[in-house]
Amino acid sequence: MIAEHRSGCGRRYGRWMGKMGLAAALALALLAQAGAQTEQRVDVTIKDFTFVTKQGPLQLSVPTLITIRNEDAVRHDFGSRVFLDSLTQVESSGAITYGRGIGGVFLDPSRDAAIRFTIERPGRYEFKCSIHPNMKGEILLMSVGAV
Ligand SMILES: [Cu+2]
Repeated sequence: MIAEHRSGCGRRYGRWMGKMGLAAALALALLAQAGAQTEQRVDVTIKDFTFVTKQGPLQLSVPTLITIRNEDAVRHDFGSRVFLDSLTQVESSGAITYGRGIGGVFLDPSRDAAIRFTIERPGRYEFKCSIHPNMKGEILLMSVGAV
């Protein structure tokens, strides 16, 4: 009798776990889909002491991923005051830094980095290389309130 009871419980438990697993998988799939739709991207390549920026229209309050690749044979920096007062995640050489007060990221030759943050305010989003002050660029926001 006891053995039978135990096996019955096990079956019910197994069925319950199966349902939860499916629900969790569905939730994860939906989250992944939402993430893919809402993250906006800016691709920056540094070549011949110039920032080459590829981007679509950027919206406020949407998570933004900036990828930067240094194709030069010298070290460069991608920095902006914009990152200083927003929560910013920097991924570079396998290390991740996260927080406020991050000014940017240094890139050795042939290295890449990723910066994630959310643009909260309209304005100019200029960036520069602190090593070579004549290297400048700008991330362009979609104009807000244009009729
Ligand atoms: Cu530079």
